[in-house]
Amino acid sequence: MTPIITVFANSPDGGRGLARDMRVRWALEEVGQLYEVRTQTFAELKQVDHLRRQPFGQIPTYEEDGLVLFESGAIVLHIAQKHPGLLPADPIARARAISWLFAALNTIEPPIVEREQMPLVEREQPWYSEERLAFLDDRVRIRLRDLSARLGDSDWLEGEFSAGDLMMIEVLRRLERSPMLGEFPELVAYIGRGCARPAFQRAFASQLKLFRASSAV
Ligand code: GTB
Repeated sequence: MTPIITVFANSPDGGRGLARDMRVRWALEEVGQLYEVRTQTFAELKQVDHLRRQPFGQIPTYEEDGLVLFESGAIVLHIAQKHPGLLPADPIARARAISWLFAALNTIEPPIVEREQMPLVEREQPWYSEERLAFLDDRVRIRLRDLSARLGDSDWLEGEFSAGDLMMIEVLRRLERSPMLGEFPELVAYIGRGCARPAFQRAFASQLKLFRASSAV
């Protein structure tokens, strides 16, 4: 069966490819696996059909031969384990690459999302302040500093490009409009290398095509 993924019917990211289906699309493109998309409106995400696939009413999900997966990290890991191309064959190198996938999701993404969300959802709260924003900026900055130091002048985090790099670059892309990223030229170049990959380009073009079609309606 051709895998089916769920994506936003009309992504709020304006076609910038920042929603979490992008990482799944990119992984599928890297391994050369065709896929279909099932679009979901915000209302449909919260209905029983979709809640059976994703208990929290979110995208992305992944369906294939009776298997239904949610959580973008679990989906990317599944794709990387099922197909060659995103994880090294050597067990030690493979485990290291998987560590980076978890680091992207558990160590780098949370402070980025918390900082991104603050002006969107906390603006009316009494604790909203420039000081609090600066504090959250610094939490992100510390992670970027350490990640940049580890990456150094290497192309990828651990030898060859892997699912760990894919996830890390997807997480870092959320900062694409933040001036903070410019403080770390190695990370800017790292993101650029990821986005230059043909598989990334195909995934990005697919989501943009869908966004344009849905916005034209
Ligand atoms: N931990 C889950 C995973 O990794 O799969 C998180 C999934 C998730 O947050 N999905 C979001 C969602 O479905 C879309 S990606 N939200 C709907 C809801 O919760 O009701 C997050 C996202 C949304 C919008 C932008 N944007 O506009 O730029 C970027 C990222």
